[in-house]
Amino acid sequence: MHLKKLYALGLCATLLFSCKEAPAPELVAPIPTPEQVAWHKMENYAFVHFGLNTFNDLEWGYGNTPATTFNPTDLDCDQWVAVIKAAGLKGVILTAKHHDGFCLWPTATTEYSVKNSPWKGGKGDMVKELSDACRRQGLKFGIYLSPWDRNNAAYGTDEYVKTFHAQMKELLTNYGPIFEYWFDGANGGNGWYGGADESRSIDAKTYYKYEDARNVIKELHPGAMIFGGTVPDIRWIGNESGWAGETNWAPYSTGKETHHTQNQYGMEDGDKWLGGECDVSIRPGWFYHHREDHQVRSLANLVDLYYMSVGRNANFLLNFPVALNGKIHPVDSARAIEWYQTIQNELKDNVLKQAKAKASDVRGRKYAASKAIDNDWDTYWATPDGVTRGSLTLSLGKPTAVNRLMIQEYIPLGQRVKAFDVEIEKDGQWQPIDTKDSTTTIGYKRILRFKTVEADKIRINFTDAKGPLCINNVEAFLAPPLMTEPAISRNDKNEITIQAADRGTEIRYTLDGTEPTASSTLYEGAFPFARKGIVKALAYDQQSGKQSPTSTYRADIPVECYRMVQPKIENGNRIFDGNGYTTVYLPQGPQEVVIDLDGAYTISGFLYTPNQGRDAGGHISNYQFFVDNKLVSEGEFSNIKNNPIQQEIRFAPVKGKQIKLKATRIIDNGKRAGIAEFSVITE
Ligand code: FUL
Repeated sequence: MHLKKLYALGLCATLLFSCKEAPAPELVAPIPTPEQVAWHKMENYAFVHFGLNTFNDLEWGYGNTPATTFNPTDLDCDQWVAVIKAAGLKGVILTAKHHDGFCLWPTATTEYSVKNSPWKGGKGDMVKELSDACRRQGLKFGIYLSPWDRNNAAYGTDEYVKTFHAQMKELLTNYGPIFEYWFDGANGGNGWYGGADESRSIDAKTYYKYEDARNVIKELHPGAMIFGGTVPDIRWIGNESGWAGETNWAPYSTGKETHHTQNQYGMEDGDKWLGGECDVSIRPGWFYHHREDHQVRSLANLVDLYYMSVGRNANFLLNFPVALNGKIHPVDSARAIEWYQTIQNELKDNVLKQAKAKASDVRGRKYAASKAIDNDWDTYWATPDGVTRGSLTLSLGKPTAVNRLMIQEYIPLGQRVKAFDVEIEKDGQWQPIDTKDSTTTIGYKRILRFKTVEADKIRINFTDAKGPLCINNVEAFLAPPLMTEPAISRNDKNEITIQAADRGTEIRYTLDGTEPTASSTLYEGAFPFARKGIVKALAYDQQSGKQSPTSTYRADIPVECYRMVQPKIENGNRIFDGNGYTTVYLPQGPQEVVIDLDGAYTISGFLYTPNQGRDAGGHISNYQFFVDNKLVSEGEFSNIKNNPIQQEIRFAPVKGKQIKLKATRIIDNGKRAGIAEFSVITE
């Protein structure tokens, strides 16, 4: 080669070498697969529990309820999908078979399926209806197939395992792409088992041959995430209440748990990537029960759960118990959509879009601080090798109010951050933000909520990490306050507690029956209120001047005025403690409570609340009410079984000192009446 040419080539190479970018940080094991990363990005998706249980008012069918009871009158999977999409959820997982063994598709493996139900004359296929609706409307589809089968006569033998795998194969081959496959953890125990009606146990680690199942699932649906079993891709978060720990590592070593709540937190030194999934039902039950129509989760609660799941490096799986007619109940759908719109609104305007980013240390141009706010998921700010601390300062250009901060790590290279804190600069002064939540891990996504502050700059100090920092996204928002009316209650110590939906808002209240305003008394904690009167409260946001609707609590005579004469039991005062979940069950004998009041009152009614706990019994369905041994009211608490809300009975005022509530009938012909709350209404 010509000498000049050689020289030029050499020069180019030298130039190229000197401009060479620093390599990407080395990964910190374990790292997620690309499919796991895609799953993290889904963030929110839905569950539907629907099946024989729905029609038999059950949560765990025994396996003996007749297939003929499955009969949705107006099944509409397009309605489910439309609701789920409008609630911003990206997919839906259907209980194709729950523990009762009833199959929602016409399987060849058992007669216990839709084909022996009156629905569509036995020609229906629920799995097909839903998967088709998902495809039509562009929603991902997933399958829940309970390993435990309380109907199958062969459960416990190898033959059942073959059936179980055959069912899986049918579901994997006939219904299009699957994004998640759910193996429930409930295993063995008593069941119908083809009439044997006995208890059977299996070794869940070996019995179901999950390794083989995984091979088949992955072969047919490489992107599908497997939940449960022995070889999962994601992990249960350890509760069915929808929240993850504030510290939440995706890494996890199965079998190396040091405490029973470990699932909520993951493991800093875990050897596998197993992101957490937070499953929760929008009602107390997973399946539909008419009696829970008044217990659909509140907007404030659902918003909270979003921040405690997606905001803590986990995915959120929200269940809809589809109703008997085959549709999502209107209250559930309205609430879920309102929830989504609220979250969207809270995280709408990222105030860091125009910010300037500066970092204490950068790895090279490709990993500049600006990469953390450039709206490109695949670019990130990174520190040089060996640098596991550092700060990122974001200048806002003008004083800006914020109360949410979102941080994301570039997880394809592993989860790293172990500790961080946040400060703001205002008028040249740096001050820490009180985030209330601990600031330890970040992972795929962390969202912090805090009281609105005005900032010129925001600084995130990463104080400990498992390797160089890799931060691919930071956003900040000013969420409008959630202005729902506060909840007011009085306990058995006569203390009034008022709770607002939003931590950042003030509560203002009155005790004289007048409408509260922004300048009424500020609520600063529980206060004594040992008298009859009216408490009215509202939530008020100083910043925006917005206020919630008013809530009113009518406190009648306080607990000291009551003395339970009959029955003589410990903790009898629980019926006055303002908590519908603490219930007094009357002992055997006459199902009545006799109470002496501390003086003669003019009584015009009473309030009775049955146990608000899930699947609670003992609700009084028919009653008699006496004042000084005179019957003043009798009747029924209509629909109390299906709708166990507070019952209010009014009658013509009578003056008296002793009262008696007698249960003349208890739901389900129960023998012991349960009273969660009771009080008289005085004039
Ligand atoms: C649990 C089951 O036993 C419940 O019935 C429900 O399906 C829930 C999602 O998982 O373990």
